[in-house]
Amino acid sequence: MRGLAVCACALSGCSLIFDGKDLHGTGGSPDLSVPGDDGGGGGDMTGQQNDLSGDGGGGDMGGPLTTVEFTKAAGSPIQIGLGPSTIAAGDLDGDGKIDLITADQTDNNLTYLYGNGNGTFTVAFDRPSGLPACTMYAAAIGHFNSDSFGDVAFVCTDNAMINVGEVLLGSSTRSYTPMVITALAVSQTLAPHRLWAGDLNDDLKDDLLVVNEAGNSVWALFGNGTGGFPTVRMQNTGTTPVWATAGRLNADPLLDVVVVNEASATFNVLMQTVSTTFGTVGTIPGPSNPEAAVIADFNADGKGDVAVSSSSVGATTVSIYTGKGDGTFIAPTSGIPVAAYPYALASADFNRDGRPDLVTANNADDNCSLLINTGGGSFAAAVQLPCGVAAAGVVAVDLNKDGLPDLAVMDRSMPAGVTILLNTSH
Ligand SMILES: [Ca+2]
Ligand SMILES: [Ca+2]
Ligand SMILES: [Ca+2]
Ligand SMILES: [Ca+2]
Repeated sequence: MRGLAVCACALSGCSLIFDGKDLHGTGGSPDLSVPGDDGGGGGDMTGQQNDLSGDGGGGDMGGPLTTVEFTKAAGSPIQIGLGPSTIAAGDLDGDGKIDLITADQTDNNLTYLYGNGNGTFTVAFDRPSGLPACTMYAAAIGHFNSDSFGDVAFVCTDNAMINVGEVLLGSSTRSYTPMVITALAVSQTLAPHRLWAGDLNDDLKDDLLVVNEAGNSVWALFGNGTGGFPTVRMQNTGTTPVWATAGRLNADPLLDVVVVNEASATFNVLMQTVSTTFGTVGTIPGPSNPEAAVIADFNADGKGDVAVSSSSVGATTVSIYTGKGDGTFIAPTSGIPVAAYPYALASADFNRDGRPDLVTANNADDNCSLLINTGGGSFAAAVQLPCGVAAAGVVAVDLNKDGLPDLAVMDRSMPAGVTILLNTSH
């Protein structure tokens, strides 16, 4: 802590209203099966929950599937705002159907995609009211107060490098109440690259991770359940951190954090030893040009492992670092080839065999690579899926409520879009 003040103040009279359309949520299941990782939150630090049981959200409605297959949903790609930086998933309006949000850096906008439950979406664009001119860097979906509606956190930075963080408290009417976070107005050069949302410290109140690429730091903001974040931890990282995610590297319920440092080709490991407190921070040599990471127990030994995507010339790979359960890892002897510039990474059990699989969104090859876990920490050769030009973000979550995780892939083509790939494995 550096004597930071965190303020969360409700702004009255500035709810965000979207244009019309289907404003009635049914107040059903408040949540998705995916607080947690990828970056998701968000996008893209939001994504898969890190589940050491390895069932990855694939449902328990049958045995393993032998043919892994994805089918593009009707209406895909769905047009979103320009220059999207992150994609995140969650049930914003509490209707039990997963929704998506993208942070659109060029448009300085948020695009809301409200799930219809079948892989199609009702789209709304919005620039949060009262926001000064700023650059929209990232957004994530979490539960920051106690109602059953998903909330949105985003970071937007103006030219004076004063960070504007904001939480938008959701409702069944798809309108939002802004809560301003001023915690990040600090003496650091700010270019917050990514947001992750989820419950870091097992108190059932969602928290945030903010990766500050320009400041070489990561911030953990612990939520109080009423939209505020009174406890803030800042940790210096390697050079050019571009991704953060959280999951269980050891057996305790406190999530640990992994930060990917692109320029220094390392990842930092922050073990949460006591609630809201990180112990000794490890620096693990990673692959060259690491881009993204997820935590999951790939070899089913009860200890969380880390998958890191990397994009170096001639060796575009995903590398699996086998966790020892204490914040240290067995490094792989080689990476698993994927396709060019795997900018984002997510994990879920796509074929319902109890093993967490992987998917990358490949920015240069305009596709996604599916890596199916064959057991013992090994993966079958990558299967390439068409998923949009200049793919730059991916979340794996069940969009049509059939128990199988689907894919939503954000791309940076012109115009930018989200491609929905429904999991039709059988
Ligand atoms: Ca919904
Ligand atoms: Ca929490
Ligand atoms: Ca493991
Ligand atoms: Ca599905």
